[in-house]
Amino acid sequence: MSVITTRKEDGLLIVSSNNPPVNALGQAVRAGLAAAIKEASGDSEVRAVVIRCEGRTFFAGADITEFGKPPVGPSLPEVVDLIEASTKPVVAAIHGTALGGGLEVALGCHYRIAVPSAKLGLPEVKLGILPGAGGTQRLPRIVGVGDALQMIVTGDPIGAKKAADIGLVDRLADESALDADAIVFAKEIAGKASHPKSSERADKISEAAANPQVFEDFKQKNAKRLRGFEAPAACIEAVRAAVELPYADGVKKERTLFMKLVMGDQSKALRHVFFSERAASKIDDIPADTALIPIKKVGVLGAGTMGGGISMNFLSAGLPVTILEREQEALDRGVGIIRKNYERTASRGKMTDVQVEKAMGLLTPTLSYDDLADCDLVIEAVFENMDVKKEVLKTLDSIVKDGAILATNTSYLDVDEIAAVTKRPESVIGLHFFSPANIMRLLEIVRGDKTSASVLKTSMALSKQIKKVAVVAGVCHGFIGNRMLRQRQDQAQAIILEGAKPWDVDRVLTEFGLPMGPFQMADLAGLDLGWSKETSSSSTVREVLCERDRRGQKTGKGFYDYDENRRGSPSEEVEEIIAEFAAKSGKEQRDVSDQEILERLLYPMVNEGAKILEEGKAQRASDIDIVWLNGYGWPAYTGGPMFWADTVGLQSIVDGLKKHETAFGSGFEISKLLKEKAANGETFN
Ligand code: TC6
Repeated sequence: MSVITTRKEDGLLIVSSNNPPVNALGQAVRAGLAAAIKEASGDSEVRAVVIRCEGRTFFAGADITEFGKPPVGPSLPEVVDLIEASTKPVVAAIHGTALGGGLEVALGCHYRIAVPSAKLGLPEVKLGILPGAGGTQRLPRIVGVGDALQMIVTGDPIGAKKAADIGLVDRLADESALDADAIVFAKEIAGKASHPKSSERADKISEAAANPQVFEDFKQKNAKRLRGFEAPAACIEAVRAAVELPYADGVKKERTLFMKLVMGDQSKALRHVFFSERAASKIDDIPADTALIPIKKVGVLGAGTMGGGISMNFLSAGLPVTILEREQEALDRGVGIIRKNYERTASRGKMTDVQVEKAMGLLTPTLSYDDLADCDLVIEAVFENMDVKKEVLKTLDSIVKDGAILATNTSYLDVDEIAAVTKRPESVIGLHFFSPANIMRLLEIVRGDKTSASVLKTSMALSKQIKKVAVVAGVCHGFIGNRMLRQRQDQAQAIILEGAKPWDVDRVLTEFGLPMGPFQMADLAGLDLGWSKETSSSSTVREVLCERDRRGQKTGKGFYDYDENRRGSPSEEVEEIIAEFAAKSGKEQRDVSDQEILERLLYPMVNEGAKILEEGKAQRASDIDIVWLNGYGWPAYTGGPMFWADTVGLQSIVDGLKKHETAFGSGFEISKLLKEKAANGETFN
C-alpha cells in the first residue's frame, strides 16, 4: 500500500500518511504529498484539504537516513511550498510530535489543529543543522522572533497549549477526536475568502526588523550554547535573514546555511549520536523472547544524595519506592531533600503541586530491612566500599523475595565479587547512576558474569521508563566512563608538574567543548574529598593545597582564587606550590603547548576506550560515545571520544600516543585493537 493515501469526504480531501514508525518524510512520503496537493487543486469538488498521519505521530521530521545521500525529488522545501501555494486551503491535523520537517510541513499549511498532548518543535539544531524547508523563515512570521529563536536555537519542542498561546496552533482539538475536529475545522475555513500564507505575513516580524538588537541580546544570553557549536549561530543568522530580507532571499540564505551545515563534520557527528543513542538500547546476545520481570515496587538503600536522586527517578515515573536508612535523622534529612527538590521544580513551573504530592505519596521511608522484602528491584546506594557492599547484598539476599533484582550502584567495584556473596548472582546487576541521579541522563548497566538475560533486559526496559539513556558495560574497574576518566585525570595531574598551568589545561578542554576542565571540577567538588589533616602526607599537589586550606570553591580558594560570586581566577600561590612540588620531585618545568595538553589528556582516553572494546566490556564503540556524551558533558558535536578519534584519524592518535609514551609512565601500552585499526586505515564507527 502507498504511504500516502487520499479519500474524499463532504468536499474535503483527507490526505493520510502511513509510514511507520514515525512518519518520517522520506522520498515516497514527499512525492505522495505533492501528488495529493495536485489532486486537490485539480478537483473542483474539493474545497479544503486535511493532512493527517496514522500511527503514533504526525511527521517526526525529514528521514535522517537519507542525509548525506544523493537527493531524490521532490525536495521537502518544494513540497512545503506546493502546500502553501495550494489553491485549496490546507489544514494540518497534529498528534504525537510534529518535529523538524514535520513542523515545516505544518507551517506550509494554512491552518493547524492539534490535540493538547501534541508536541511541536524544530529539533534540527540537535542534529547540527537548521530547519531547511522554510522553517527559519516561516516560524518567526507566525510566532514572532523571540519564540522562534527560542524554538529553533534550543531545538526543544513545546506543548500544543503553549503553541496555541503563541499562535502556532489555530485550534486545539479534543484529545480523542482529532480527525472529526479537523474535518469540522476544515469545513469552517473552506468558505473563507482568503487563507493565511505564512511566507506572506510581516506583522509578527516588524518589531524585530526595527530592533536588530534582539539578535545580539539572544546571542549573549545563549553564549554557552553557541561556544564551538556551528548550528545555533547559523540558526540565529537564518532567523535574522527572515527579518531583514524579502522572503525569497531569506529562503536562499537558509538554504546556503543548511547546505554548509549538512555537509559538515559537526552534523555528521550529531547524526552519529542520534543513531548511537538508539543502538545503545539494543543488547546483541539476548534472545528476543526473553521475559521481562514486572517491576511494581522499588527499594533504595541509602537516603543520601545518591539514594535520594535514584529514588526520584522512579517516583517521577509513578513507581512506588521504599527508601531505607540506618538512622531516623538521616532518613528524615534524605526525604526532606527529595521533597525540596520536587518543590524547586514546581516553583519553576515544571511540575504542579498535585504532581509533587503524588510523587511524595509514592515514597515510603523505613528503618527496617524487612520492608524491602516484597520489592521487585532493590538498588543499594551505600558507601563505596567492597566490604560494606558485600554485607548489604548478603542481607538483601536473605530478605528480598526470590526473583527480585538486586542492584548495586557502585561506580568502580567488581560486580561479580559483590554478586558472589549472594545465593542468586543471576539476579545481581550494576546500575550505575551519575550524580545528580535525578538529572543526569546516563545509566551504566553493569552486566556481571552471571547476570541473567531477563534481569539485563528488564533493567534496560526500566531505564527507558525512567527516561535514562542506558549503556551496557562489562565488569572492570570504573566500567566505561570512570575507567576512561582516570586516564585523563592522571595526565592532568602529571602535566601541571611539567609546566602546564591548571587554568591552561581547563581552558584547552573547555575550548574543546567540555563544560569544565579537571581543575575547575576538582574545585567545585572540593579538594578535601577523602582527605584528612591527620593522615595528609604532602605527597600530591592536591594534598598540599588542602594543607594550606585551599580546599576548593567552598573555602574561596583551591586551584583557583574565587571572588564572592564564585568566579575563579589564576592563583600565583598555586603556581608557586606546583613549581616547588615539581622541583622536589625532580621535574623540570617547561612550556607546554595547547596541542600537547589536548593529546596528553584525550588520546589516552581513546586508547582506554579501545581496550574496553577489545576486552568486550562495551558492546560497540558508539556505546562509549554515548557514555561520555550523557555522563560527562563531552561535546555532542564532536560525536563522542571514539567518533572524534575517527575524525582525528586513528593513525594520528597512535602516533600521538607514541610521541608521549614516556610521559604516560612505565605501565602504559597502546591498545592492540587501536593499532590494528590504524594500520588498516579503519575507524571505530
Ligand atoms: C529534519 O526534519 C530536517 C529538515 C530539513 C529538511 C530540508 N528519520 O526515537 P525512537 C527512527 S531533521 C529516520 O526510538 P520514540 C529511529 O531511528 C529531523 N528515522 O521512538 C528508531 O528506529 P529503530 C528532525 C527516524 O517513540 C525509530 O524511528 N526530527 C527518525 O522514543 C523509533 O524512534 C527529529 O530530529 C527520522 N526523523 O520517539 C526527530 N526519527 O527502531 C527525531 C525516528 O530502528 N525523532 N526514527 O531504532 C525523535 O525525536 C523521536 O524518534 C520521536 C519518537 C520523538 C519522534
